[in-house]
Amino acid sequence: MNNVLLVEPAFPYPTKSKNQANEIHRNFVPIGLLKLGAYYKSLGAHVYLERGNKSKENIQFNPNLILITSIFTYWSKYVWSAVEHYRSMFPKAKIIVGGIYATLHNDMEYFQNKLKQYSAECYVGLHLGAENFYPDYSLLNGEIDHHVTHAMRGCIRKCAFCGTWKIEPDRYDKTSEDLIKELKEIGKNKVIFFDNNFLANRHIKQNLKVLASLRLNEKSVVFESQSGFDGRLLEKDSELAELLKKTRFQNIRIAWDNSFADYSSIKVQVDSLVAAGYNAKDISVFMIYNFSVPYDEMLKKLKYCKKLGVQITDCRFRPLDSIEDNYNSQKSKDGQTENDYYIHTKAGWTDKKIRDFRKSIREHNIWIRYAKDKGLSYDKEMEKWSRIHNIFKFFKMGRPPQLEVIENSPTWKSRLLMMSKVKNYCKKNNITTLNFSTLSNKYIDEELKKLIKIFNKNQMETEKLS
Ligand code: B12
Ligand code: SF4
Repeated sequence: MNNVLLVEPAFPYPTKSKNQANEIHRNFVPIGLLKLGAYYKSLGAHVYLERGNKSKENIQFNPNLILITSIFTYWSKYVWSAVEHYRSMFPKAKIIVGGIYATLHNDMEYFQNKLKQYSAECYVGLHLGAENFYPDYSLLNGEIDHHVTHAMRGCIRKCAFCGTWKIEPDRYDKTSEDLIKELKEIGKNKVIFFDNNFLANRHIKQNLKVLASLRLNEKSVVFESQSGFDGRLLEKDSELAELLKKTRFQNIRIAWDNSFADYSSIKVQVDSLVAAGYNAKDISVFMIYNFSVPYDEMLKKLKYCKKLGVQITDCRFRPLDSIEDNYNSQKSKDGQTENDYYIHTKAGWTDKKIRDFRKSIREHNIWIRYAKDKGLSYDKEMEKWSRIHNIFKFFKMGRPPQLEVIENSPTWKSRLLMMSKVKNYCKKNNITTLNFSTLSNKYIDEELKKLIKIFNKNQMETEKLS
């Protein structure tokens, strides 16, 4: 019988920092591995999942098969570090590397050499056996409050910067029957789709209509798509926007990848979402930059988003053949070069322009969130407010007190410091279940102190083991 070890390399998922424009990474789960786990269990294997390079004492059994996943190509070093680590720990086990990076780079010489070096194999593309299974969430430590799935594989387009056509060359569209069966069996009230192009599903309208009335655990279900919606499809058929709203899709994102000339289409898309009941300020636009649209034109696009009152999702281009990305947001003063990360000089992008554009996006988003409705303009002080707001949101504590109240209160200052510590730890460890909405301040302080003590202890133990 097989002992299967599933490995998610120690990917550097960022905890939210003041320089990040969005929070979407909190939703990450190694979905491919969870389905592979379910598949191997169905074959009678013992299956364990590890995140990062764990020591031998941490691993409770001797695997004869080690499955290592991969995602962004520029996170390749974490994959090879995992391969090296587990190869030296288990010299006799069969090691297979699969997932997105493996699929995109497997035919490159350096990749084949590395496989040889570690006596590992590569699996290309989707695993059709695993695709027949739902993710086995019991493999994760701790409860994940949402379900991650794909309603569709492949895409109807072939955009220049995108690798989807290579990763998922075949189209597969789930029907409403498939989805309802799956969601009922999983039984979670939040569902996140990892589809490339959610609206391009052949059964999209029927699916949305059926999902709209789905109730689980006597509650309605909320949905989200991690990738942006294909606005051209929204534009063609405004009923889609209405259906998304009825189906309780949250955190709506659309994509504006091409030139400024598309602005009237973007307006139609935003208008249809607003007419369907979404607030413009809750809509975000993925705008790929450091790519073919030059800086000045990107600024025009940003200005137009200002006019529409929508947010922007930070989306710096990294080529599909890149194997690392050492962009460091803290290095604004000294700057970085093309040796550190990819700069699309062909369209005139420079390190400075990239940093300036990111800064403009951040200030724009803060302005949309906190100032626009009050008729104020952006002010640096709002960054503090934005940080506090996000902390409160994380603990489900509603609106924070006025900034002046916090700044004049040592108690609030120390509470916020503790809250920030706990939030960062939780984000790193995918804990999203804290809810302080009904607690008194005194009780909150006690809880925070207790949690910090536990987290510090955990951290020390992990450091000792690794
Ligand atoms: C959802 C998604 C996101 C989400 C979350 C991703 C995540 N998991 O954290 C968000 C929105 C955050 C995101 C962000 C970005 N993304 Co993205 N994203 C995707 C998308 C659509 C799916 C990724 C995913 O997680 N799939 C789930 C996978 C891993 O699981 P699965 O498919 O079920 O796994 C199956 C197989 O892969 C296989 N398998 C997997 N592992 C293993 C292991 C073994 C051993 C075996 C046998 C099989 C196997 O079996 C499984 C079952 O069939 C892909 C496109 C795509 N089609 O893949 C782009 C994609 C990965 N993203 C991409 C990009 C460019 C980005 C951004 C850089 C965009 C930007 N400029 O801001 C950012 C990156 C931010 C950052 N931190 O660096 C690129 C990657 C390019 C690159 N150079 O690597 C992709 C490929 C899309 C594209 N444009 O080509 N993304
Ligand atoms: S629409 Fe999106 S998923 Fe499809 S090819 Fe273009 S960027 Fe890739």
